[in-house]
Amino acid sequence: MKTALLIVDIQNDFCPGGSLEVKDGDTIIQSVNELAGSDRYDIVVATQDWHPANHGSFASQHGAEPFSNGKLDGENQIFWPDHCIQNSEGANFHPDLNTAPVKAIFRKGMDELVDSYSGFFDNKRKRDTGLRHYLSGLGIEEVHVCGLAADVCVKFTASDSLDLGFKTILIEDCTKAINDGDFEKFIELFQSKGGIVTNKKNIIGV
Ligand code: VGL
Ligand code: ZN
Repeated sequence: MKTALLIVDIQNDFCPGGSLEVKDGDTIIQSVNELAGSDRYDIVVATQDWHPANHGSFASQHGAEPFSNGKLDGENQIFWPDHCIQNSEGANFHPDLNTAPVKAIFRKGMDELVDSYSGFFDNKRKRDTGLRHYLSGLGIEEVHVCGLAADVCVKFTASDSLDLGFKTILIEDCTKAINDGDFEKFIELFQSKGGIVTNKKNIIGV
């Protein structure tokens, strides 16, 4: 089966020192580099959270506290600290990430009125990023997902991948969560829908 590795949002703002840091987020990067550099994959693709400075998911746009709950264009929304602003240092891939094997980058979160956690669709499923057709056009049938944050963008990306009919494998030791409890709950649901959860060693032997 032709297989893609999908590296989700390994950007400075999601790593220690970033505005929406995931605890120990940077500790997965060496393992992600090993996966991406292995000969297991037919293609390696990355996603990048890429917001305008006035994005509606930012607490600053609503005079709200970061991590509080509110509404964005009628939908429930967690208000985040400002993060991954287009062309900012925080939006760059972490410098330790080896981007040489990455053949395509899919950006998301550009529409200020809707958040976009998944690499495939925005949260209202109105717009498609093109990732699905890119993969299916290459004959990819299996997708392996890693990156940040496990309980937000990795979760939504893996879930959509499964719903779109790709055999989907979540590489648990190559992701880190903002909230571990949310991620654990998701893993149960993902497995019950046929998703596979494994570790890097089971894929590349080390
Ligand atoms: C993400 C929160 C807001 C992520 C993106 O990449 O997990 N989380 N935007
Ligand atoms: Zn975001």
